[in-house]
Amino acid sequence: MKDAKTKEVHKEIAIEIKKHKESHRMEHDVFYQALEEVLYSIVPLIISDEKYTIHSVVKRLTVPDRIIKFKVEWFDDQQNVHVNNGYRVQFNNTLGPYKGGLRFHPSVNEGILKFLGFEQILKNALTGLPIGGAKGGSDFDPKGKSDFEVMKFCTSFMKELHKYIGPTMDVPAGDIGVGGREIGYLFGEYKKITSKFDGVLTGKPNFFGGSLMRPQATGYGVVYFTEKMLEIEGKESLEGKVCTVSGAGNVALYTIEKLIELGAIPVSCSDSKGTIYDSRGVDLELLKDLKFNRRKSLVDYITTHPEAQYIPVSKYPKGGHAVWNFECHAAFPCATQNELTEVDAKNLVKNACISVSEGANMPSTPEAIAYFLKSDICFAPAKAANAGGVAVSNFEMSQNAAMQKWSFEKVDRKLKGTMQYICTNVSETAKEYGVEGNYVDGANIAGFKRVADAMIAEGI
Ligand code: NDP
Ligand code: 2IT
Repeated sequence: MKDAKTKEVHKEIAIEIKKHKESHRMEHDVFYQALEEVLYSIVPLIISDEKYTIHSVVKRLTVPDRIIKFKVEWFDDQQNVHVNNGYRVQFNNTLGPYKGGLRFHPSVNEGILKFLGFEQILKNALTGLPIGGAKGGSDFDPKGKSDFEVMKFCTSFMKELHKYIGPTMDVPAGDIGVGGREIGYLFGEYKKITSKFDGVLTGKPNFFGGSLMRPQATGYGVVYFTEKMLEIEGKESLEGKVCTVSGAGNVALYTIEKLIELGAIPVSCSDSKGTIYDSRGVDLELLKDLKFNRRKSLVDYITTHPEAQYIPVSKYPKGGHAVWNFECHAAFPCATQNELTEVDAKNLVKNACISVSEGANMPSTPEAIAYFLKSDICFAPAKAANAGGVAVSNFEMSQNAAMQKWSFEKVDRKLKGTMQYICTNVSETAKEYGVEGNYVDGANIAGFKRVADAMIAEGI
């Protein structure tokens, strides 16, 4: 039973969400989804201390500081002119400079970037590091473009973006469609325009200021978090266990790499066209060559391994995804938002899965999360489980500011320590606020509290 105070706070939150919905368009649905999850789960925190209501932190933290939108004009290899939208959502810099990735994907719009920017504030707060929250990107599609076209686009994008970023102001990084190649071109252009060798982007290639291990950081971090969560919850470790992974990009492939290193058996991966299932364990070297070097579709995997299964999207179960329909001990959604539905959640539970860790941002739908929380599954939400990428981005900022280079071992040790710290903090926060074992509420409360307390301290 909800008490009167809880009901009252629920009512106030519903009014706030309604106001947001009335003032925006359909494309903002994913932002409302992120907002609803967080705001309802922080109710125990809001009612624990009236300062949160007095200082209107919910209202203040759910509106971005600013949204920058700009035009990006570029030439393709045939000298045709193209125009794309560029964005940077600078959401909140209470804890440190705005920090978060850039996404290049045709689906990118303001709503998606607001959802990602909002999640990023809390994720970055959970790391305990001095970084605020932001996200940006473009509806540019890097797929099928030549290196030269990607370079042309990146330089045009930076011609506008450079006005709004800086090592203590806003430090972008990669996300979907933006990896070392794109960050390299973006950094090169920033340097030409400003004549400054600043630590203004993270995920740079190592030979000009990139941190060792940044490419691996998100995927390795997800696995470190999962190991710690299974230990806390008294479950069997990943060693020797079958795991399913979705996606076939940066996060997915380094999740697979760390799973293999720990003696687990990752048997799947997926891209936007289909899913690979290889019961002996996926061939990581082939996947890296296909995806990182040749930028090919996963269907090519079966040319080398005809004994593996390729399931095209058209053959997916109704309302679900093939990748979540296999028996596994642990699942790792690492592709994109809302890629794991209620149908998928039911299939995972039915197939004896004991833990789900989100490598992608908001990959599980609200219905899937609700199903996991009422089943016995250990569920690691994105903002806690995938914070390893941004944590190592912060380490890159430190190295750049100090003009130093850390070893792979040092970064890896600090990453592991950070993921274990986040996991323990999330678990203890859940316990403290009466929702033991619920890592969704634990992460939302712990992250929100850190930013809200700082916002109150800095005043308006
Ligand atoms: P990549 O661009 O390297 O890879 C993305 C992968 O997801 C590709 O396999 C892609 O397939 C697939 N994918 C993208 N969109 C869709 C879609 N609509 N349906 C099905 N599959 C899709 O991106 P990352 O690995 O960097 O990012 C993956 C997720 O992890 C994202 O949610 C991102 O926000 C999150 N993340 C990334 C971090 C990082 O450091 N890079 C840090 C924390 C979170 P295809 O190639 O066919 O499009
Ligand atoms: O979602 C994320 O955390 C990222 N894309 C990485 C952000 C960063 O600044 O490294």
